Amino acid sequence: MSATSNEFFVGIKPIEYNPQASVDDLLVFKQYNQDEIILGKPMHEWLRFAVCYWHTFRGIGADMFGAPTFDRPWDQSGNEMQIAKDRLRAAFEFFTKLGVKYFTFHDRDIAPAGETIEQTEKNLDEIIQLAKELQKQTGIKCLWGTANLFADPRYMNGAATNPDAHVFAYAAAQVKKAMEVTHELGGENYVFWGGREGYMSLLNTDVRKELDHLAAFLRMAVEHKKKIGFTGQLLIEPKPKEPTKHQYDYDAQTVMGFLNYYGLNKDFKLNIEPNHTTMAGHAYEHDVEMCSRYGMLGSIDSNTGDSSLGWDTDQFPMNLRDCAFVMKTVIAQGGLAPGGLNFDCKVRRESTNLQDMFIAHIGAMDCFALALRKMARLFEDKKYDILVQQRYASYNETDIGKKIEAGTATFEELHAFIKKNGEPAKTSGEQEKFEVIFNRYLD
Ligand code: XLS
Ligand code: NI
Ligand code: NI
Repeated sequence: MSATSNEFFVGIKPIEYNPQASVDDLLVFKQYNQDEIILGKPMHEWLRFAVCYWHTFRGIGADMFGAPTFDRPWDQSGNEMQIAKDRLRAAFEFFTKLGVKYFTFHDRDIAPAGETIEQTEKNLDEIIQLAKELQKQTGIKCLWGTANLFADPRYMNGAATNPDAHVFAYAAAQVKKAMEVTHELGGENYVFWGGREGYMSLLNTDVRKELDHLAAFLRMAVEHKKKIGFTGQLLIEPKPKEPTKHQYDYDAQTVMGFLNYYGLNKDFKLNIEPNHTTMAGHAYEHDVEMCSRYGMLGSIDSNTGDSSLGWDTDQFPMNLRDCAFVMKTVIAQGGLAPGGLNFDCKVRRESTNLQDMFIAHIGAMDCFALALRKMARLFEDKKYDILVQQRYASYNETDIGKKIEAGTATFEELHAFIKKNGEPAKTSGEQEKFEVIFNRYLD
């Protein structure tokens, strides 16, 4: 903090749009022009960016082998609650200067835990009051809140899937409060990420019991949501592993199957993090597309991994091709609201300048804005959709195809059809043609 003001990011002015800026002018948007209308809506409505509190304001640059490398000006006062308040002020200065309209948080990022649940909740309430004031002053909104059910040792064997009902109850008490404070901040969604809802060994685990318990837990959350009048969307964030060997919310299709089985599919949507999708062995865009096609894509933790590493590196998405794939799906479903693009990303441990926090977010926002522009062209042209539709034309244009889609065809009928019509034609899948055309839209 400078001696004369309450400013933490001294010397950094609000980031502006300037498409003419030179390549080395990094504190400027070259693509993200928040009010520019694209396909009938301002860019900020298509993109709904959020800064995440945990990485960006609680990240300290430590890894499994090394000590913290970051030296943040808001972490200096020595008193835990004072630090939490300074940090919150720094965060709102950051959101405002960057020009994002949303933030996301865990209960434990924003306020320190106390010795007892009463003290923990008191700390949280005090910080939430300050957050409310800062929201009022700045107009910044809360995209979603969540509870940290993975860091405290009490959750080492899981939270809602813990073999001990006492731990299950603790997790419920924590989520109850986290939902209430998210509601108080006007949160538009509430996220469940089950970092320890999984197993380390099948030998000591009753998987069916644990999944039944997880469903019971989520049902209670739905009930509590109604009880407190919270109208935000509940979201589940899939991840295949890490920290557990196997996480039950493995990927989008697994989560949708689980929700359907337990009758929870009307109450939840998914928050997809592409770095988790790639850890599950899928293409970057796979889960985003999978759940969107079932009307279940609620929000995106827009980050990326590193293909040569394979764990959750939570990097800023800087790859135009990846962002374009995501925006292609987001445009096709008409937007993400009330969800958004949350930067669940951290600057590298070696990126120790305060400026790096801005550069990282600006770069990712510009990448998504450029992807939006490119994919808006692809969407408007319709050529791509027509090419895909043509591959399935037999289902619209032939009697047999129409009957299959209507669910009225039988095996006998199809058998008779083949006897009469013989071998189908060998039709090219034309993958390379689709790839070339996609690349031309990225030009
Ligand atoms: C971890 C998750 C986590 C959730 C919120 O891998 O991405 O950060 O988004 O608990
Ligand atoms: Ni995430
Ligand atoms: Ni993650």
